[in-house]
Amino acid sequence: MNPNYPELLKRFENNPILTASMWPYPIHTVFNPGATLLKDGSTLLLCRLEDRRGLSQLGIVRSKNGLDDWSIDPTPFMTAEPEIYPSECWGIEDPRITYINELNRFYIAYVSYGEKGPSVSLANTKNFEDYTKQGLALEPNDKDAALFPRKIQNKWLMLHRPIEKDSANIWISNSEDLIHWENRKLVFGARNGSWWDAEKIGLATPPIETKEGWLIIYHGVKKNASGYLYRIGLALLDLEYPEKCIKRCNDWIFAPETEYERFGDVNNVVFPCGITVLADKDTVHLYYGCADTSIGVAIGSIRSMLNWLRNQ
Ligand code: BMA
Repeated sequence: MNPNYPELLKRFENNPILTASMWPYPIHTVFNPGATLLKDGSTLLLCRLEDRRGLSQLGIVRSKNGLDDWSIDPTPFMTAEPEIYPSECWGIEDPRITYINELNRFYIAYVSYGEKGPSVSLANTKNFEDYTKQGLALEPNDKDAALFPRKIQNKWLMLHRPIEKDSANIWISNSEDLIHWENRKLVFGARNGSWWDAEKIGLATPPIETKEGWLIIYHGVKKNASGYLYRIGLALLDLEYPEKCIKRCNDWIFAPETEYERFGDVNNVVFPCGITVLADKDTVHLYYGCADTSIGVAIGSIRSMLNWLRNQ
């Protein structure tokens, strides 16, 4: 860490918290988990599990404090079902979980990977005992999606990242029934040239509601001579018109630094898909994939992130 920059997200001392060797059945890697708090205050992660075919499915782990003593479910929670959903024929990946109070259900936006490319699919569950898949929500090529936790202007909203004409930017779509998504609008885009987020960007975790706006954690990718670098930045969207980006960071706030983030199946990647906000309504646990190989957690504060963003 460079002491001249504030440490907005502090790595947990026992990172990586989850690795493939801990699993009760054979998996190759575990990464990019969605996260949520359950009613009893415990943490549930929905992890991407890649096997030796190269295909991914999703499995649950739980912990009382969201940091250690993880219990790993003996079988995967959600698997690809290509016979019913051909868009899942190469697996399901990178889930983002949003609890929707009005419906008393958790909604999972995940990447379904099929012959036409990656697309966004939705599933919902009451208690993570079983689930209902809703199928394709957004056609390929689209990913990095999450729902907002409530209706805004009477519509459900989803942030997502289509790739078109080689550009990869963050968009928002709305829906009346959580099935049909329309009225797509650009929220903010990848920058140009040598910026840290010039190659492509995508939503990292579901939006967090604050008094100042929706706090957005996103990943930005830079391409250089040794490949791609995945880093993390912040933005703020208007509370009532979230298609309006009211603030965006210049500097990234979190980047591959430790050995487990620098080296793995894909070097130099930190890729968060899940965040939990603790009972003090300020402390957050950010769960991220490390080099597409293991899972780490970093601890931060919403207030500090907003203060920092204000001064950018
Ligand atoms: C992105 C996604 C992530 C992955 C990252 C780095 O495009 O596919 O699942 O972690 O690349 O490889």
